[in-house]
Amino acid sequence: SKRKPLIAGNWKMNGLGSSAPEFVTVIGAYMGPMRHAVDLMVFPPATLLTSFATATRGAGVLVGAQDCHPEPNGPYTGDISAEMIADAGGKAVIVGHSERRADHSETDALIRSKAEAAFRAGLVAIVCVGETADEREQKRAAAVVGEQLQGSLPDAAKAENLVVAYEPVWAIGSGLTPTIAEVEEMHGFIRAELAKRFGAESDKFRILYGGSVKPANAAEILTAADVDGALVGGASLKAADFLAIAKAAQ
Ligand code: G2H
Repeated sequence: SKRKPLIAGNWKMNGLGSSAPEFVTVIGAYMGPMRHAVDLMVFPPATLLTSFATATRGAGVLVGAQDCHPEPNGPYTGDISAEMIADAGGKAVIVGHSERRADHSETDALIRSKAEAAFRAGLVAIVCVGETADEREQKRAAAVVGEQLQGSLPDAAKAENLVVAYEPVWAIGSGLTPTIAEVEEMHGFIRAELAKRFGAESDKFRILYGGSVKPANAAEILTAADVDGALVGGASLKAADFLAIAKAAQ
């Protein structure tokens, strides 16, 4: 691909303080020779952001958070801002993951404001989109993803500060994956939507696939047209599996 692949590990609500050193040692040792070929990001829970950012310094691995609040600070109990993520050493943030869209009723407008907050703080925003099983069955997958892109992506998006992650909801943590033809069809559709909105810049945006990516299926998915990397959940928790996926992206 003409775009540098990005492999992003979303730890979700997993990981304790003891997780960081081992993970970072395994990943860091490998990143030296691989960093020119593939970008690696890890999104631990917010409690581990600082320790991961410290441990990965100089290792060629970037660290980010799984969500942020749109405001820089204020009376928002339990939330963290993009500025706080940057202050803790984070370089990126995932916004609009389907688990947040579903469990926290996040709307496209809210997700867009979170991505704008990420830009304001100098972070890369990984904006997630994807249809449910019902929506796919009703042949509405492209319409749903198109609407999510329209509503969630800020006008100020640039290839260096925005990554799109396509995660079909039915493929998340389920072991099910779409066929390569289905992946290529949706990634091609997303690229075309980006072209309508962002013109020539659209060619530079990275579009990740997410949903049950593991070492066994990574190579096939990562060589599909318009797939510029992966957002990896479960398989990112084990450093060896995460590395195997990163190697498949080279
Ligand atoms: C999709 C993905 C990571 P998993 O949520 O964002 O998780 O790889 O476990 O399906």
